[in-house]
Amino acid sequence: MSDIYRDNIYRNPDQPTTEFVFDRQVARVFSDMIHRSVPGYSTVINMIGVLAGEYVQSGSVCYDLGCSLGASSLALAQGITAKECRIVAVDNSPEMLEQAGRQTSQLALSTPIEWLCADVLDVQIGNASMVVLNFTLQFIPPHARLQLLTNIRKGLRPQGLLVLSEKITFQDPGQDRLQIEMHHAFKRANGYNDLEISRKRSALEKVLIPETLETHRTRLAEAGFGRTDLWFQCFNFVSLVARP
Ligand code: GEK
Repeated sequence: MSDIYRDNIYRNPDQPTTEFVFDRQVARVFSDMIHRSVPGYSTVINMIGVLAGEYVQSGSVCYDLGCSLGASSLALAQGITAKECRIVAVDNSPEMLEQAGRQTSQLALSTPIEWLCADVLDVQIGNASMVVLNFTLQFIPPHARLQLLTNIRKGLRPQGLLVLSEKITFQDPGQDRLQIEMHHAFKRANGYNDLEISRKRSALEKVLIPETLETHRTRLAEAGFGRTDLWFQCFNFVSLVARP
């Protein structure tokens, strides 16, 4: 990886730590940042492709909500075998979408991706067979999360699938501490130093609000999802599949 795409945003101790935003600086290094920060990220992306092959239905729409650079959208596009589908990839960061569009414009995809700059809370979901919220719900204000999941549930076809990946917390303080420690060990093993880890944590404090697995399960049920299954966990990062 060339140095200009390496995430060094929190490396300089002389710079003030400001609240985390998905701006141009983050968009430029985002792929490196998420691979080195989220344990299991590549596995989750690859499995979204596998699930797309299994669950996406002909003539339906797939939504990638909070698409960033479009890694999940690309996995969907490459995994879908059903005919006449389209993918709607949504993000409210114009810088992310600009970069995503640049990186994917030359690819010949059998399922087209439509890039939409919008708040996921304003998107009308309809005729969907698969919706992906890959590490996005954690950035939505908690009071709006039920409304978003209800909107997704209403727009899903009866056999549809929601993939929800999140950073989580644990009710038991000892377990929470241990999982955070293991996550930080993962980040150190990937070249982040303790200062960077601590500055990033402060920057995200009011922006990324994790919840317990139980809170997610309860809210999904409240939104009308009949079953929810945990299919992936690595430390304090999980991915769930939920079905109407
Ligand atoms: C991936 N899913 O690579 N409306 C639209 N987009 C939003 C909103 C909102 N209200 N809030 C945050 N975002 C991706 C990774 S990153 C996860 C998702 C992370 C967007 C935000 O701009 C960012 O691009 C994305 O959600 C979260 O599979 O950085 O840990």
